[in-house]
Amino acid sequence: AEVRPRVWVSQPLFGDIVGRLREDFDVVETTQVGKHPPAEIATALSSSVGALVTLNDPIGAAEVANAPRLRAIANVGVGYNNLDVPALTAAGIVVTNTPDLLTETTADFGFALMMAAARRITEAERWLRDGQWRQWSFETMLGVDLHASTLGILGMGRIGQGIARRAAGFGMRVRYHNRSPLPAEIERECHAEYVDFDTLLTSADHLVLVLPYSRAVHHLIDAGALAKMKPTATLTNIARGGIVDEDALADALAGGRLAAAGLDVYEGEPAVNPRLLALRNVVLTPHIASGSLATRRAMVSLAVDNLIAALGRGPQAGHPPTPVNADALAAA
Ligand code: 8YV
Repeated sequence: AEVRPRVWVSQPLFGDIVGRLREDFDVVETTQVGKHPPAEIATALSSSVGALVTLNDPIGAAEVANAPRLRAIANVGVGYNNLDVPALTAAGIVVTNTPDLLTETTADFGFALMMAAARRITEAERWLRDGQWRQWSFETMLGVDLHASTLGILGMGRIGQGIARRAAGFGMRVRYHNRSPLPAEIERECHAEYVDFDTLLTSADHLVLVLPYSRAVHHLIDAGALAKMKPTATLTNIARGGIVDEDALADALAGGRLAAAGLDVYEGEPAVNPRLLALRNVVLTPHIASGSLATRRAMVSLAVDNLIAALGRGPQAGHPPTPVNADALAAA
């Protein structure tokens, strides 16, 4: 019988979509949801030519050291900080991600999380469900406004721009900080103004984090940065947990130095800092910003297209739609 090259699917993902891989490959699907020990990842990769992975799967030099046939890793997600791209590039492994198709879904959620934090929606619901609403009062669950406020966006990529476009409809003034300012025409389109990092911190009524994670931005939002923010401000994080010093954030929220926070991502996720869990003025969601059914299906579908193409099969053979390391692709 024909021996077909093996691909590893690191966790159960929409079976009808992943099934497309079976036309060309022997698919080994992990049935266990969640994180795998590094040795288990290394073993799975050792017999594979390709892998479909998620943010649950950290992969670097050690995990691919015994994977001589491995040629491509397709990450389901736009962020790929789980992958050591320089090490994988050096090993000749093509890496792909899933940008663009999750932009609007993720911007929707970022906006919703910011609104929930500002208007205390989940806190108010818990209070009501707890039976504490005994009479209507003028001073129940007062929040902070979005309209006519200043929105600060840290990281003005595709998702940041999506949030900026939404903010215009809410009558918010939009400021952003980025590695470099956007072209003037995009700024005009987003009604957004470039400011330096400190100005963003001091002037934002609502600060949203949408920047990619790298070691350079680890704990960028620390006690010092939080101290510069208005005590009436909110902070929303839909990027990566490691950007925020969670203990400093808990201090600020508990001490009345920040009004509220909305968090979809955590430094040690799925573990959540117990100090955050104990606070009322923080909305906590389980990393679901890209999680509409349609978008999650589209992400898996793009990742499958990328993997098939990067492994030299299918109509786009050799040309995966969204490569991360074009240099590895050129060398392949
Ligand atoms: C994904 C994300 O759910 O795209 C990203 O960067 O964080 C989420 O959209 C996650 O990456 C799945 O692996």
